[in-house]
Amino acid sequence: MAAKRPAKKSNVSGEELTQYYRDMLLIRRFEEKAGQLYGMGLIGGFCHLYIGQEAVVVGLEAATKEGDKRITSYRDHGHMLACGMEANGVMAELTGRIGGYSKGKGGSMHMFSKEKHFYGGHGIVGAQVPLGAGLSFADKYKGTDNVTFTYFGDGASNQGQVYETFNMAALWELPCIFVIENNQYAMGTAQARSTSSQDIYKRGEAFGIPGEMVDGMDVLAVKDAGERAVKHCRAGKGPYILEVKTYRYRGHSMSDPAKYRTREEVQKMREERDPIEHVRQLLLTGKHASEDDLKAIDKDIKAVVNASAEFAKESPLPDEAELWTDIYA
Ligand SMILES: Cc1ncc(C[n+]2csc(CCOP(=O)(O)OP(=O)(O)O)c2C)c(N)n1
Ligand SMILES: [Mg+2]
Repeated sequence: MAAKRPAKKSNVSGEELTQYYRDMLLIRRFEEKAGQLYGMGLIGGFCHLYIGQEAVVVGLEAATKEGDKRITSYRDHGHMLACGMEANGVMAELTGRIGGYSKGKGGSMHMFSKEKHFYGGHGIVGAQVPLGAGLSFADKYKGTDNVTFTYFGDGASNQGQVYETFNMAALWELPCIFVIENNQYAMGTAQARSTSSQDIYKRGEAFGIPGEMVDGMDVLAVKDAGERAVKHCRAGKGPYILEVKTYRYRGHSMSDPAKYRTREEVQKMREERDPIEHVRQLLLTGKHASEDDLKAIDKDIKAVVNASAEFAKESPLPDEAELWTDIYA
């Protein structure tokens, strides 16, 4: 499948491009495997796949440094893999096993890693937005120059708590990057049907928060925008908004009748705008990699993903006594 978009020249090295390719491909293959395990009944409950949106997290992670934090919604597997969490621990959590990041008690939407500064995984739409501002408040209070990436969707951007958070974040000049992953649908509702203004990045204007729209199918454009946002926040200038235009290829969750868009629409995006194919073309035309090199990468990644599925299947279910651990009451 050839990308119809012409490959743009970029200043990034072949090594960096190869890394982005690997990172995006890991997410895609992991999600494909998760979809299969779901179909086999090994994953229960809800499962929201990230396929199509890979360039968003991979581009933004390329702009981070140690100590930066991230928090997101239920569509979270890609964020975890992109910040360096282990595929084994994520897959085992999806299957509800003891080897998972939440010992099999959180599932797809509720995983955390203090070590990687990943603060979930939140099932309530928009709930992570004030929490993200809280994380960035902690950094400001402690006097670090770390920032927090607070991810949410186009649908979540219509929630009241988002604007309460914008107000406080601007008032206290918090180092919070609000990343609106605009995949054009909230469950089954197209953005045009739910959202009064299509330019969500402008919604910080009333609070004095700068915002920009970013091509979320181009990992290099995302990385550049991420670097601008990070620079602003680390300099103590307060929050920043990135509206990243992206697209999800699969259903909202694994149970989605998909009546709200045509197959042709999805097919067109896959063929013309695929973020992984875009980097593949950059690697090949820039002579940074051969077809054989890319095949070898694909093979490595499939091995990591298959191993994570084996790990997940072999890891035991949590003991019943675990019902009484990790709770407040
Ligand atoms: C407070 C709340 N209302 C409704 C839901 C049901 N719900 C889950 S996801 C979703 C749509 C959110 O869309 P968007 O923010 O665009 O994120 P996306 O799923 O596209 O990543 C809704 C309405 C929920 N989980 N929480
Ligand atoms: Mg959406």
